Amino acid sequence: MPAYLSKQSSILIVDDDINLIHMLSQILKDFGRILFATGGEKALEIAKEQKPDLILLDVEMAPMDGYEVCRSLKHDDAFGNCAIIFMTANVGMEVEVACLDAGAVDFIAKPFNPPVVRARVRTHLRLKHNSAALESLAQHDAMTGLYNRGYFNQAIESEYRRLQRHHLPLGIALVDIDYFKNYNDSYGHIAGDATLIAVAKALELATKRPGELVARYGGEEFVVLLPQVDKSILLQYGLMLCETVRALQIPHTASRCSQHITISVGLSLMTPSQDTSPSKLLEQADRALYQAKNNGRNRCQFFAELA
Ligand code: GH3
Ligand code: MG
Repeated sequence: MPAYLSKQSSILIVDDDINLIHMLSQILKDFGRILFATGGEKALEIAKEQKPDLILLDVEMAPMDGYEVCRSLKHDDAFGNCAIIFMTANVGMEVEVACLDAGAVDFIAKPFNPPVVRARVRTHLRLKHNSAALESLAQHDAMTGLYNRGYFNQAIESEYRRLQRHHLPLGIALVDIDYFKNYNDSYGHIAGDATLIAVAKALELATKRPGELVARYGGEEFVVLLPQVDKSILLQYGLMLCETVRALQIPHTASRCSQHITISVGLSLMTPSQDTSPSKLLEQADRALYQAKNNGRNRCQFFAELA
């Protein structure tokens, strides 16, 4: 069975007629988990909590009709990017256009023809699954599986704005493998790739707090976003990353600072404001990293410590 028709999919049915919900649940039960709501407010609540893949939404409901529910769902990212199919007995071109304009992907006329309902739901679950897979590919680095630089750039922008609103600090760690060119020259590119993957995995496992995000920033460079940290937590984290990579004990006889693979880490921290920017935070981490390299590598350096 394809993944989009497994129990991983969830479908929310919204209609003020409980008999109709029951009938649709029977028709669609083998397509995934079925959720239901008999009104707009409840539908929004469930959509926010459960982020269903697909919503079958009745147009004619009171006090909140289907159009209003649809617009609320489409205007807030917190609902996830769910597909919406409208259902109505009031068929006609104008209603159909209004449904699609409100942000629905499709339209089903009542009374239902079960094979048609199943065919449309199957199609939209497949499209939803495919677009989610494409989105994930676009956000990740194929080799290490970490988030890529493009995704990181978006994440730091939105996290910066969020923390600015709450007057809370944002830290970052820029991580670079030491003497990695020498490693490739000595052990070959295939071993180099395997080592990059091992370091990426170790960084990811070492980064556990909610909201923290590890990305591959460039060739052998990684970056970690660390919301709501203070200087001592950030320093502890930097030291722990260095230790975690050392503990992998990947032999590197061509390194000039150790017998094993090591990293250098640049740390920077600021409370976001209008006077500064995410690129400033990155620039500071880069300068700290440069200092860590100059001071002998295999260490972390905090930006504020620089004279
Ligand atoms: P430093 O300690 O100053 O960071 O020295 P370095 O040799 O690590 O830095 P440099 O920037 O001179 O070289 C980085 C090397 O990383 C060169 C490049 O071939 C290698 N590299 C970048 N991306 C990949 C990759 O995807 N796979 C492999 N195997 N190597 C990569
Ligand atoms: Mg390097």
